[in-house]
Amino acid sequence: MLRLTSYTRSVAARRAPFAGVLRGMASATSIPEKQKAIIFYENGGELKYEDIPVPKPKSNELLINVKYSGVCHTDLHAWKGDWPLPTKLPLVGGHEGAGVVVAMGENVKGWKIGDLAGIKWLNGSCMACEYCEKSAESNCPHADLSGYTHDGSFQQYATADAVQAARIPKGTDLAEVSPILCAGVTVYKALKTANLKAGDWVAISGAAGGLGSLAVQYAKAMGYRVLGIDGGEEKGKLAKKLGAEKFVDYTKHKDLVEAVQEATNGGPHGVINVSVSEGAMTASTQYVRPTGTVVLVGLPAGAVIKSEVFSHVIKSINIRGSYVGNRADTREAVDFFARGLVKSPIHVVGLSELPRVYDLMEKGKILGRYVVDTSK
Ligand code: 8ID
Ligand code: ZN
Ligand code: ZN
Repeated sequence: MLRLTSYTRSVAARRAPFAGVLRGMASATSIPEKQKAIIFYENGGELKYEDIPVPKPKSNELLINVKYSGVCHTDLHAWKGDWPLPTKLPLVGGHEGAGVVVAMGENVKGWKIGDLAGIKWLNGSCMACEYCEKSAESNCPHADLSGYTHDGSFQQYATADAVQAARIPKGTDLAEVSPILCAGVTVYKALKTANLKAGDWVAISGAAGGLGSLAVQYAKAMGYRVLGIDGGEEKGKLAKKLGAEKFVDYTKHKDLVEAVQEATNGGPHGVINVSVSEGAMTASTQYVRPTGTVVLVGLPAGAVIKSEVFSHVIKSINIRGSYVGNRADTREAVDFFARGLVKSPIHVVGLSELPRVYDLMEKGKILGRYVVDTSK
């Protein structure tokens, strides 16, 4: 049964202790040899719900018993093979995994068995290059990516570099925190990248999707005025419920640029592009306010955007890319959630139902975020 999870789940469900495992030693009684996973052997091929071996953590890694994982549109891109960077094959996708540390390699520092931990898109990075040195670890040329180059969170046990794994406060609802681990971190960082101040207008293009529904809330919590853009009445209702002051339905306006500029009294100071639409991104370069910032986040296959040079110069606009976030962004984004400033509008289904979730996502029928329960 689908449901928009209420925020009143039992304390028992929030806490998922997993005790009795020795450091670096997978105890045979508590950690099984095999586990359930969704795995594919070729891009676009069958998504198989299979029993596969539980991975062994390397010396620098945690083994996390994943309880819940959010389903990001990136997982769909990865399965389809949409991007120029090849995925590992076979692959277990997923990069919004929330769970419990059950084992760890001998070089891990600062973690205990039973801690709550998150699997992020950036599973690990080299920590030695110029980008890692400057806290831009996601831009590391050696980045290892969960659910892309490293088996991710659509399995019951997954490994993560202990340095990059997200720290989740004790007592946190693991289903609800899971979308924060990619969607939340990404939109929070994108909002920082837009360089706005309190009272500025920000347009969230793709406002009712997984990233967008969190972007609306982070933006509001950061003191900005939010215009949501998405398609359809239901999406408008959700964006407004989450805090958008205004909503523009792109399917209903012949002149989107005019509609957005009118709603924001001359154009938004910032735009967070989280739709999977090249056209929507190009339009944002036209409706953004003079001196404003367009932030590119969504990654439609093969997309290229054009910005008309004359107005780009005369309006002195900025176009910036933003790619997940670093460890500090993660800590801060989780903190907004922990303080109740941001809530995850989630639908929880079994892991085995992932193919149906991809189908809904492909058709643009998802409101908020689907989260899979790895026990089903
Ligand atoms: O670090 C990054 N840059 C990063 C991190 C995570 C995800 C980038 N992403 C990328 C994903 O790979 C994907 O391309 O962000 C994109 C959005 O991910 P998502 O939020 O997980 O997707 P979704 O839940 O399907 O939401 C997309 C929303 O866009 C709307 C849809 O209706 C949906 O609500 N949308 C579309 I498609 N076309 C639109 C348009 N023309 C539109 N909204 C406004 N205008
Ligand atoms: Zn993601
Ligand atoms: Zn590096």
